[in-house]
Amino acid sequence: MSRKAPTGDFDDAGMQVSEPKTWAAGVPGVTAALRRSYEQMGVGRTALTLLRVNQKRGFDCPGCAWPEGDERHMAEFCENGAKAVAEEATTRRITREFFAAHTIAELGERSDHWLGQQGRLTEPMVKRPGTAHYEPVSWDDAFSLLASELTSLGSPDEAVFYTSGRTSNEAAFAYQLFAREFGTNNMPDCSNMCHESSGSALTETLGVGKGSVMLEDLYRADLVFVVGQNPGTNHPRMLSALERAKKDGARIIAVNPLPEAGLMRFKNPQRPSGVTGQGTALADRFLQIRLNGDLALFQALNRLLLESDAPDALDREFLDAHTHGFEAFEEHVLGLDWDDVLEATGLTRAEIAATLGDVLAAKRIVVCWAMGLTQHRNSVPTIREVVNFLLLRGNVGRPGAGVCPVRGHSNVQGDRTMGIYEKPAPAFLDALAAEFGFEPPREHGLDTVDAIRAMRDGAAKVFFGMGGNFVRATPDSAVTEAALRNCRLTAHVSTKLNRSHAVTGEYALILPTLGRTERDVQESGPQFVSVEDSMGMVHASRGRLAPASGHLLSEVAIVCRLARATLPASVVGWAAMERDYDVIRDHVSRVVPGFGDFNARVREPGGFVLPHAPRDERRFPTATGKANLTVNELEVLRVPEGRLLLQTVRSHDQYNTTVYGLDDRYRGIKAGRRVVFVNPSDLAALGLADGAMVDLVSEWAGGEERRAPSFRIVGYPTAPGCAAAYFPETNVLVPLDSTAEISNTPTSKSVIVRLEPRAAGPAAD
Ligand SMILES: Nc1nc2c(c(=O)[nH]1)N[C@H]1C(S)=C(S)[C@@H](COP(=O)(O)OP(=O)(O)OC[C@H]3O[C@@H](n4cnc5c(=O)[nH]c(N)nc54)[C@H](O)[C@@H]3O)O[C@H]1N2
Ligand SMILES: Nc1nc2c(c(=O)[nH]1)N[C@H]1C(S)=C(S)[C@@H](COP(=O)(O)OP(=O)(O)OC[C@H]3O[C@@H](n4cnc5c(=O)[nH]c(N)nc54)[C@H](O)[C@@H]3O)O[C@H]1N2
Ligand SMILES: [Mo]
Repeated sequence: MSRKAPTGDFDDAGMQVSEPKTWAAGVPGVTAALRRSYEQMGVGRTALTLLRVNQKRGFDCPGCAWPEGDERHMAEFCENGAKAVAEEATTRRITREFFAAHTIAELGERSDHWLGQQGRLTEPMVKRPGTAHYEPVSWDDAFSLLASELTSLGSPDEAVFYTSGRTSNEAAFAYQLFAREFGTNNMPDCSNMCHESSGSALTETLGVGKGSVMLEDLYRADLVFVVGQNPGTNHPRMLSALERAKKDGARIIAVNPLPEAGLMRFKNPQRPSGVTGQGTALADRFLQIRLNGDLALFQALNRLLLESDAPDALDREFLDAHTHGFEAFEEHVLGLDWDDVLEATGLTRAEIAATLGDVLAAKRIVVCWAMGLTQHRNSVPTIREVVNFLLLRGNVGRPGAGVCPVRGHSNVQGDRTMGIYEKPAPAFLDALAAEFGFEPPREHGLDTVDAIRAMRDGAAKVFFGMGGNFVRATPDSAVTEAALRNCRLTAHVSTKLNRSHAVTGEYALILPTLGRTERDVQESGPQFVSVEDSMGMVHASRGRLAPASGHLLSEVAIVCRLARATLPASVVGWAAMERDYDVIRDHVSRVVPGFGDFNARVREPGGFVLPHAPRDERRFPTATGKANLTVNELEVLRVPEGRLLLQTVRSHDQYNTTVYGLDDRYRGIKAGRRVVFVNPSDLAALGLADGAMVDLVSEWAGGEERRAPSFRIVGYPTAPGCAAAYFPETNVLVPLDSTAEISNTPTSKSVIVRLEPRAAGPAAD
C-alpha cells in the first residue's frame, strides 16, 4: 500500500537543531524576508513589489486572509507574506526545454521544495497517453481536449472541479457558473480540509458560517483567546493586532500544545521599539493543552459559568431574548465529569479556575482559532462548544466580542461566498437560475474526500484543479495518487510546478496562469479582481508586474474559454465576461446578497464590508431563528500505552505544500524537515533518545497501519503525550476515511502513532 516516498524528500543531511525561540518577528524576520526576495527576484523588483503589498491601490497579499485595517503602513507585509510574494514574483522560469529534459516520473521523485524552486510555469503543456513527458500545446488545443473529454463523460457528475483559496471572486464566480451550467455541483475546495468545521458549526449555531468580528472588535476586546493557531508563522500581521489589543488593555490567553514563539512575545518590525527592544509579551496566560482537549476545556468553563455565583456570570437577558436550547445545554454541561476534563486537557483544575477568573473579569471576549480546532474528529462539536461559551455571556453581536475563525488562503472565504461549494444553498441556485436562465443541478456534489473516493472507484474521470496542489494537500497520499492516476484527464491551473502535475491521468494538462502580483489586461483594458478577507471585507486587488510569460492567461480567461469550448450552446455571455470583469461583477451584484452596487463599492479605497446578521443586528438566521446552544458529548481521546497523539503542522518556511526553505526558525530547526517533536518525559518513558531516527507508524481501527519513514526525534516542550511533525510529509499517515463528523475534514491534528526506531541512518525506504 505505502508507495515509496519521493527520494527528494530526504534532503536533511545538514540538519541542525537548536533551542526554540521565545519571541517572533523583529529584525531576523525582516532579514529573512529580504534574503528570500532578493534570491527570487533581485533587489529592484523586490522594492517595487513589496511596497505594493496590501496598499489600497496595490495587490492583495497572496499569503493569508488576515485583514489589512484602515491605517496602512508603508510596507504592510510580513516576513511570510514577503516569502509568498517572492515565490510568485520570482524571476526563475520553467520552459518547454525543462519538460523535455525531465520525464514526469522523474519530477514525481523530486521534493516539494525542489519543484517549487524551478520557477514560474510559462506555457500550456500536455501529457498524452503512453508518453513520458509533457509537451507544449496551444491554448486552443488544450481547451478542445478538455471540452471533448468533458462532453464525452457519461454524466456531468463524472467531473470534479477543485478550487484552492487564492482564486479571485471574479474567477470563482465564473468557475462555479461554468460547473453548474455544465451540470454538476462537484466543487470540492481546500476549505473542505481547512475551516469546513468552523463553517458547519457556525452556520448551525449562529446562522452565518463566517467570523463575527472586525479588527476594531479585537482592539476593543477585554480578553482574546487564541486557540489552536500559530499566528507568528501563519498570520504574522495578526500579531500587530494582538499587540494593539494589549496596549488598549486586553488580556490574551493562548491555548496550544506548543509554546509557539509568536504567541509568547512579539517584536514588531514596523516600529522602532520592535527592532531594538524586548518587544511585547503577548500571552498573559498559556494553557498548554493536550491535542484535542479543547471541547473539554470550553465545556468546563461553561460548567463553571453556570455554577458561578457572580451576579453577572451569565447574560440572562441575552440568553432569554436571543438563544434557543438553554435547558438541554445546562442539564448536559452540569453532568460534566471533572476527571474526564483533566485527562482530556492535561490542565490542572487551578489553571481552569484561574482562566474562569479572566473570563468573569472580561466584559468583551473574542475567541480566535485556526487548524488546531478544525482538523479533529470532533471539531464541529468543539467549535459549537466555543460558541456556547461566548453565548453564555452575550459575547456575540456587540462591539469587542465574537467568533473569529482565522482563515488560511487569502480568498478562501470569498470563494465560498461566490458559490464554490459542493452543497449550495437553494436560494443561491434560485438566484443563478433567475439571472442566467438555466436550471442549475440541485443535488449536492462531492467534497474533497468524496471526490478522492469517486476517482479511486472510477466514478469520476476528469479532475480539474483551479490552483492548489491536490495530491499533496489531501490525506492518504498513496490512495490519492492512485485516484488521480485512475482518471482519464487531470488538468491544473497553476502558477508554479508541484507534485500534482507529476501524478497524471491518461491525459494531463498544465494551464499556466497569472498571479496576483501581475498585470491583467483584457480586450477592454486593464482589469482588477477582488477578494474577501477573514472579516468579510471585500476589496480590489491590482497586479502591476509584467506577467511571467506572454503565454499566460488569467484564471477568468481560462474559465471563460473553457466554457465556450465545452458549452457551445451556452446561455451565458462568456466572451463579455472575459473582455471586462465589470460584467462579472454586475452578475454577482444580482446573485450574491450583500454585493449590491458591487462595481462602484469595490472601487472605493479599502472596499466595503459584507453584511453579517448576528454581528450587525443580533439576528440569527438559523433553523430556530435564534442562536442555538448545543449539547456536545465529551469523548476523551485515549491513546494506547506506548503511543503518542501526533499533529501535522506547518513550519515557518512553507506555505501549505509549497516549501520555501528547510528551516523552522522559531522552533530551532535548520536545514531539515523530517523531524518529530516529542516531550522529553515521553522520550524517557518510551526509551527513545533525542536525535534518534524513527519511523512514524500510524495505527487505525482494524489493525491498519501507515508508515512515514525516517524522522529525527527532537526533544521539545510540547504537551506530554503529544507529538508534532510537518505536513505534507506526514499526510501519508492519515487514512482517507478518518474525517471529522459533519464537516468531513481529514483529522490531520489527531493521528495516533508509535515511533519505531530505525536501525541505520536516514536512507529512504
Ligand atoms: N506562512 C504561512 N502562512 C499560512 C500558511 C502557511 O502554510 N504558511 N497556511 C495558510 C492556511 S491555508 C491556513 S489554514 C492557516 C493555518 O494556520 P494555523 O492553524 O496556525 O496552522 P498550523 O501550522 O496547522 O498550526 C496549528 C496550530 O494549532 C495548534 N494545535 C494543534 N492541535 C491542537 C489542538 O488540539 N488544540 C489546540 N488548542 N491547539 C492545537 C498547533 O500546535 C499549532 O500551533 O495559515 C495560513 N497562512
Ligand atoms: N496533513 C495536513 N494536511 C493538510 C493541512 C494540515 O494542516 N495538515 N492543511 C490543509 C489546509 S488548511 C489547506 S488550505 C490545504 C491546502 O491545499 P491547496 O490549496 O490545494 O494547496 P497549496 O499548497 O496552497 O497550493 C499550492 C499551489 O497553488 C498554485 N498557486 C499558487 N498561487 C496561485 C494562483 O494565484 N492561481 C492559481 N491558479 N494557482 C496558484 C501553485 O501552483 C502552488 O503549487 O491543505 C490541507 N492539508
Ligand atoms: Mo487552510
